[in-house]
Amino acid sequence: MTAMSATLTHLVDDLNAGRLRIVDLTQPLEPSTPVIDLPPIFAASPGVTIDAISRYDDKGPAWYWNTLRFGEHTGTHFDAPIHWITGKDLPDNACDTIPARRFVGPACVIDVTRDVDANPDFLLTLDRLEQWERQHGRIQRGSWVLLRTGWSRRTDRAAFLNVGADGPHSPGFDAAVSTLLAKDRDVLGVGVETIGTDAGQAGTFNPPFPNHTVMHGAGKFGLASLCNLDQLPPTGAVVIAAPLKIVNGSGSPVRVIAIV
Ligand code: 23J
Ligand code: MN
Repeated sequence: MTAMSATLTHLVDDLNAGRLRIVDLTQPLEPSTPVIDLPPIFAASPGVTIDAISRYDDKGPAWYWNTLRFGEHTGTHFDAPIHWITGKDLPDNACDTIPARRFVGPACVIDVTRDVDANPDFLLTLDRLEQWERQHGRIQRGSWVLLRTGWSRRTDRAAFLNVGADGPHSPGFDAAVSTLLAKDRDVLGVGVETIGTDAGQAGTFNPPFPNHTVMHGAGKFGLASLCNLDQLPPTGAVVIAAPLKIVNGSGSPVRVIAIV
């Protein structure tokens, strides 16, 4: 038998002893899972349907299994660079070609829950990001940057989508923050508790959906509909978010876990 590296031996020992924990950052995937509500001029993503192929019955006496139907961007999911027009010609930009190494990185958790409680349209600005870095250190290359907003406390579908007469209202990133994170900090991507990595009103911004535009144009990823970010420290956790290996896939539901 090949000897396990000291690092992996410690990882297993620490998990077994409870010195390290796994935190599940994933929402349940079920027919009630909300999907993004785009303006009706655009094609809509379907909801989730789950149909039994057989369930220990005449269609399969000893086995249970389901057929799944949903859009790639449903529930807790991964956005690949090919999802956006700005990332369409980049190398290794789809679910099947992104090197698996890039699914794993240290987490930087930026807590703006109080700001979002006061203003659901809150955008993370450069000021706030610099303040976070003064307190916790510079965001290192290859990090997942997770925006903790408390939005996952909105378990009611209407409150989660928060759609008004003028469209959805939910927090996100100022374009300058997305640019700094993508180009200067060279992060893996950003993760959010909301339905998408752009603010609810971002369709009205210039450019529209600036976080998608900037991140995916720089080959970076997105994670949407995360939960349990309140169980992570500001730094020190490692996040693993590996999408399904869909050929040419623009994204995929994903089980996101953190080692804390
Ligand atoms: C399509 C168009 C706009 C947006 C999105 C998808 C997402 O948020 C997504 O799931 O990537 S904002
Ligand atoms: Mn998406």
